[in-house]
Amino acid sequence: ISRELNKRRRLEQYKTIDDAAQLLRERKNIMVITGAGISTSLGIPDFRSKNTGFYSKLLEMGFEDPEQVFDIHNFDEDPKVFYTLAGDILPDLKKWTPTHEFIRLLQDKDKLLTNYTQNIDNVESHAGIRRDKLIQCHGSWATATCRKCKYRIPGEDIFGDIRNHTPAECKNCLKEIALQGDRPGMKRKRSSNGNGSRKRRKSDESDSDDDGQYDIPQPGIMKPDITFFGEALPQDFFDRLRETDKEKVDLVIVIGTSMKVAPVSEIPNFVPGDVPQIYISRDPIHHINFDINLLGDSDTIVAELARRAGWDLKHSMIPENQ
Ligand code: CNA
Repeated sequence: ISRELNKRRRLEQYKTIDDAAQLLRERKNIMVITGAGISTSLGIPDFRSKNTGFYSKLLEMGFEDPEQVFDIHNFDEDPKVFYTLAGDILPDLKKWTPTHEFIRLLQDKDKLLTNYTQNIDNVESHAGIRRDKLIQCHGSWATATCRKCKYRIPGEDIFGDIRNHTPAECKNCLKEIALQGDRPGMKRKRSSNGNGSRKRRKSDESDSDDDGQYDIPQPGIMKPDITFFGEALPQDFFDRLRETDKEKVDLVIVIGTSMKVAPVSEIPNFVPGDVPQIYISRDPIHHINFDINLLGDSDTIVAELARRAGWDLKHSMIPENQ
């Protein structure tokens, strides 16, 4: 994306919430970029909010650089750290927020070009946002893959392990290991202390120990298919943005994200400079020039925007009198 960056300029004619409501009514290809802030009202903490954010909790627990928890090399080294902390951001699959409902309303009105979500909670899918309208830029919990044999399973199958803080071992690897043990002529491998307990080791390490004894082969660990630091974003993110959305988009709405993580943070500068852009979030950001900044709770703001646009946004979390 960086090579094609446009200089973002402010469009002076759009400033107020009423301008935003008018844009909603007029525009037909709305790109919505979302982040952890749209799910905090479900009790899923975001990363960077002071005191309540997941990052601040990690810092309290003594991690110097919280991004280390989502670093792929660290996961391979010691998956226990991730499995101990990830339970906090596991979603409740049956609920979604008024903000998700608002994005769904844009879809129902045939105005949603694409929702680029950085969220991994997969709540968008449960809110009814269609697969063809959704790019999960950082993957999601929906599936999990073995780090060793690439065996893939539904993500929910490891939720219990995540809640129990226990790294989930790959059932396919375990089956292979059992088969190897049963094969005639194969040496049954055993741990060096001989008591059958297994020793965690990286998958690319040799199986044999220096003392000539054999270590039990290790199954791979299941990793949710969320994009860790050090991993590439899904290719459909780049394809969709470059090949269709850049030409089609006529309004950008960014909701509940600090826009700190590239390349998603580069999208506002990538779309043509004459496309108006609206920012909805609790905290202001200063590294991107938006035309309209609507600061506060996103559920409240989208409900007010919908009201001013003359739309009927229904959700049990929207107060009756709003
Ligand atoms: P972030 O950096 O934590 O920023 C969140 C932003 O949302 C902050 O600017 C807050 O001010 C704002 N915010 C929080 N609550 C609200 C609210 N109720 N209304 C309006 N604004 C609010 O998170 P980003 O999404 O920018 O960072 C990208 C990371 C976060 C991605 O890689 C995600 O995978 C990751 N993440 C996702 C989830 C999830 O899927 N729900 C949870 C935690 C982290």
